[in-house]
Amino acid sequence: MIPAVGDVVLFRSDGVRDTDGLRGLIVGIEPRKSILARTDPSQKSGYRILGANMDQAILVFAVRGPDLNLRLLDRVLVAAACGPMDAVICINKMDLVSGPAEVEGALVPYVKMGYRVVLTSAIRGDGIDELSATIAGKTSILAGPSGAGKTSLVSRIQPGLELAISDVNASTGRGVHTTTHFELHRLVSGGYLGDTPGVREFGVWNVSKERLAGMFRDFAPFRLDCRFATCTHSHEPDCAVKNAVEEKLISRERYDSYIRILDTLPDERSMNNSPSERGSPRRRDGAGRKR
Ligand SMILES: Nc1nc2c(ncn2[C@@H]2O[C@H](COP(=O)(O)OP(=O)(O)O)[C@@H](O)[C@H]2O)c(=O)[nH]1
Ligand SMILES: [Mg+2]
Ligand SMILES: [Zn+2]
Repeated sequence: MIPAVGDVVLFRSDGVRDTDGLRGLIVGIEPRKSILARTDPSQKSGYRILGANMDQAILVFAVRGPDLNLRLLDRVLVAAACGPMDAVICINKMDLVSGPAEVEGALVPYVKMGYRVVLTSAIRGDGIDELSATIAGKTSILAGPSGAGKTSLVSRIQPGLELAISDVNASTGRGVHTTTHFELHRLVSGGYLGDTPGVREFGVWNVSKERLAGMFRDFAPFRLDCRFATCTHSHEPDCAVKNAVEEKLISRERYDSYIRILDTLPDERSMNNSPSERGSPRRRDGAGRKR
């Protein structure tokens, strides 16, 4: 097993100190209570762990620049539920729109599902206190598209945290922060905060077709009422989830996300037969979990 950020490891030292501290070898990894993972696009059936043992994922998306991609959010929400870990939705760059009304409509399904939504501006300072309170005393990982403002939020939450400065803009002379690897920062308010490089694509990993609906909280009140216990809510007749979409009790966009993700997933049987080492934490259904 390869260690991931957030792992609790057993470490054997030879007693030598170098510039990074005590030198030694990782000789074991404690069982993980959660992982945030996605498929690795460079490797068929491979995956990447963004962080282990996290209490919660803060999913950072910009209201614009890059455009708010809720279908990507839906994928990361599935990964967090699979983790299992809590998820908080952070919509950043609120200074670029006239007010919360511009985004609130699109977020209604998420608020209804019980997700905490924090509207922020790393530039102007909106929502930073609320975000800081949300992460205090917990181990959190920031995830979301590149350019959404994750690293800017980290430095706003706790000025002076180490940031990798990769480039300097020739016209302004100001540094551009680029996250080259994942670091876990210790917060003065207690807890840890991890920043991650942005993702353009986010493939759902280690979820079977059969389990996906359990990760869609908004399906929970309906999915046990389908005619077939094995209903995947796609092509089956008498599907309570599809009926709920027709009756506008489930948002059509969320349902579209579900179908798009479903198409990328293996079924339970082929997963069990798969030779790849999955090394995932214990499974838990994300359905109906309320914070
Ligand atoms: N207007 C505006 N720009 C922001 C905000 N937060 C970050 N940015 C800018 O967005 C760009 C990407 O920010 P960065 O923190 O590197 O995003 P990351 O890739 O998610 O870590 C930078 O040019 C930031 O200055 C914000 O709240 N408002
Ligand atoms: Mg960054
Ligand atoms: Zn169904």
